[in-house]
Amino acid sequence: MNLSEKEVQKFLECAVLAAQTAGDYAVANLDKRNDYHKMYDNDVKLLLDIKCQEIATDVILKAYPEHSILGEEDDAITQDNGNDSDFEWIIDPIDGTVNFSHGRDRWCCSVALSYKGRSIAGAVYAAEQGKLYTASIYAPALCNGKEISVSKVDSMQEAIVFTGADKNSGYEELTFFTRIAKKIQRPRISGSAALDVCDLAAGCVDGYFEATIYIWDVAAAGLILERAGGMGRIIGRGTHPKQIRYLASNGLIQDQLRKLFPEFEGVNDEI
Ligand code: LIP
Repeated sequence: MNLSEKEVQKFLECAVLAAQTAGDYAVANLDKRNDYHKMYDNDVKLLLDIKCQEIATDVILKAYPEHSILGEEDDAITQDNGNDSDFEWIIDPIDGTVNFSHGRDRWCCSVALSYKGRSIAGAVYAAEQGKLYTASIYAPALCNGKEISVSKVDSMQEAIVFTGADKNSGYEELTFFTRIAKKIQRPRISGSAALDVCDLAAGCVDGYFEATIYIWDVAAAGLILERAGGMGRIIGRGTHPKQIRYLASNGLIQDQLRKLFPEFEGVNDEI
């Protein structure tokens, strides 16, 4: 890759600033956690989602006005600045919005920079939990400045695996949940894909699978996981162009987990 270490470090600093500025704004406005833009029977889009995306976007475009932006809230507001750049910043302003709206602290602001389709720097900021995860193609995976690494669990029977379940996904996610649960020690659902994958990077969980998440959920966390020694793969794509089936692990149980999803044979793409 023809990008210098110094240049990538600047990108990472920008990702951190964008995630922290947006995340801190959400924390300063917790009293607005129920002000919604749209309510669905399985989800909610908050006015704070939109505001936090605007804040992160402003930070990025101030530093890199020629870069492209892809944000989760683009259906609600058009943040596309019209640029067609090899550099695309991928923002999930509040990952775990349902948690956030219910007063749970497991949510985060995720900002990644993708270059020619691959994540090269990423920051995941869990503002209420006081945790900042970072990595770049040159920098190690860190949580609050300390290096993190994946677990050494190599058997499914000893593994904890995060997953999710969306009744409207169109996929039998509860079937997947049952499949996973039967093979491992315990399944977990936490409601924030980005933080699930960061927990995986930090070694306190061993696997993760969701069939209907979006690229912005794991664009930063997937890179952090790789830099922590783990493995994350897109094993299928959805109806929405940015929807992905994502399987991640400490690397040691990736093949064993992969065998649970024969219907997704053929796709094995990196973030
Ligand atoms: C959420 C994920 C969560 C998943 C939900 C949703 P959002 O992201 O992080 O783990 O189960 O379907 O995608 O919508 O809060 O950014």
